[in-house]
Amino acid sequence: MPLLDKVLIANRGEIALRVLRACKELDIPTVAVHSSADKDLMHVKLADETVCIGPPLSTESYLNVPAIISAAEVTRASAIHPGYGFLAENANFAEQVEKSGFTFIGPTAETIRLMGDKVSAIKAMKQAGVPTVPGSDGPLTADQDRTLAIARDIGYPVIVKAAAGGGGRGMRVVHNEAVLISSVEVTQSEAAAAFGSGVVYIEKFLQKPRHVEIQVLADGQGNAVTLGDRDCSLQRRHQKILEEAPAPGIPDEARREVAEACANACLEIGYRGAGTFEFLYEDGRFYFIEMNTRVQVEHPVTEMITGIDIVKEQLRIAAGLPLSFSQSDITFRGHAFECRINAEDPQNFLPSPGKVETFHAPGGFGVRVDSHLYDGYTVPPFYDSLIAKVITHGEDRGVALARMRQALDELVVEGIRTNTPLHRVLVRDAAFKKGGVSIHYLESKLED
Ligand code: MV4
Repeated sequence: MPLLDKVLIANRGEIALRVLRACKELDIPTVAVHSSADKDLMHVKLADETVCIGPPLSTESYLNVPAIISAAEVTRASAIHPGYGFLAENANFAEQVEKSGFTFIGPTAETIRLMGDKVSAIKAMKQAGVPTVPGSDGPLTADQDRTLAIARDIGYPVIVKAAAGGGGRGMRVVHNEAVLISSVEVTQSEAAAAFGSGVVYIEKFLQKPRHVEIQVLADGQGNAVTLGDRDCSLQRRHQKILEEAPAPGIPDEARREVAEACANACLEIGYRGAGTFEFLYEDGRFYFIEMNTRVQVEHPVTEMITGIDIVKEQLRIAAGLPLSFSQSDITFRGHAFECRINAEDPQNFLPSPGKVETFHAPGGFGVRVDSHLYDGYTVPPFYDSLIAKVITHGEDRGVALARMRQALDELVVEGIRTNTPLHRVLVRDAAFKKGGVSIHYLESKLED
C-alpha cells in the first residue's frame, strides 16, 4: 500500500513536476489539475489523471478553491499538495480541504493563520525563544504618543509593516520623528486596501542585512529537526534570484544557536510539515522576521547538502508518519547554489513568454536541473516567469560555484529571452565569489 492513496497537485510548472516526481517514487497515484492554458505542461503529461479546473487566469483556476475541491472529489484524491505560491499559505483553503475530508499537505490551518499574521507570528516566535527585531511587540494603537515613544525607544530609522503583509508588501521605512505618524497612517490605509486589515507594527530598520533562512521539518508528533540555513540575499524587488546553502561566513555557534531555537519553536507551537524561518542577519546576529509554512522555491539547495528529499518528507508527514531520523542523523555535506532561470528580458526584466524552440539542460557531476521545459513548449503569459532552477553541489563553495559557472555556460534556452546572462555575470562577480553580500547588493550592482 502506498503512503497516501492519491495526491492532487494544486500547482503548475516546475514545482508541480517536483511534487509529481516525489509521488511517483513513493508509488502514490497523482492528479494534475491545470488551467486551459496549461494542458501541455510536463507534469500534466505524466500524471495518472488530469482535470482542467478553469480558464488561464489564476484567479479562476489555480486560486479557484471550489474548482480544486471538486476535482479532488471527482478523482477521489485523498490529499492535496499546494506547492508554493497560489493557495499554499491560504488558511481558508487548508481549512476547506480538511473540512471536505482531504488531507492538506502542510501545517494546520490554525498554524498557517498564526504565521500569516506577522504580529502573531513574531509574538509566538519571541515567546518560543527565537531572536526577533526590536520593535513594537504588537500592533500600533490609535495612541500617537505611544507610537512616538515606541519609535524613540527603538531609535530611528524604523520600519512600519502591515501585519497582513510579508514578502515585501506593505512596508515603509521612516527616518525621523517628523514623518512617523503620517507614514504610519499611509501604511495603515494602504494595508487596509490591499489586505483588508490596517493593522501595522514597527521594527528597528536594519540597514544592511543579509537574508538568511532556516529550513525545518516537523511531524506534529513531538519531533522537529533543522536542515540548516540558506542565504537568499541576492534579490531584486523582493524576487530572489540566486540562493545558496549553507549561508557563507556565519560563525558555527550563531548558526547552531538559531537553528536549535527554530527546531525548538516548532515543538512549542506544534508545527507540522516543512517550514522556513526567515531572518535578517546583521553584525553576527539573527533577527526573525517571518515564517513560511510551505515548501520553498529554493528547497533544493538544502536537499543537496543534507541528502534529504524535503517533498518526500512532506508526503510522509502528511501520511501521519513520525520523522524517520533525528537531528543527530543529519549531516551537512558541502555547498550548493541555485540559479533561478526566468523567462524575462535580461535588459528590462519584463516577462518574455513564448515558444521554447530549444531547451538544453546542463549536466555532469553535482548538477541538478528542476524544470518543466522541453523543446517546443510554449511558456504562457499568465503566470510566474520561473522556467528552470539550475542547482549545483560540491564539496566546498568553490567547487559548487565552478560547477555553476560551467552549468550556466551549457544551458541553452532558445526562442524566448531569459535572465541567464545576468546569472553568468553574477557567478563571476568578485563580491559574490567572496560571499556574504547584503540584500541590497544586486540592486546596487544593477544600477551601475
Ligand atoms: C526588514 C528590513 C530591514 N529591517 N525589516 C522585506 C521583505 C519582508 N520579508 C521583510 N523585508 C525587510 N524587512 C527590518 N526590520 C529589510 C527588508 C527587506 C528585505 C528583506 C529580505 C530580503 C530582501 C529585502 C529587500 C528589501 C527590504
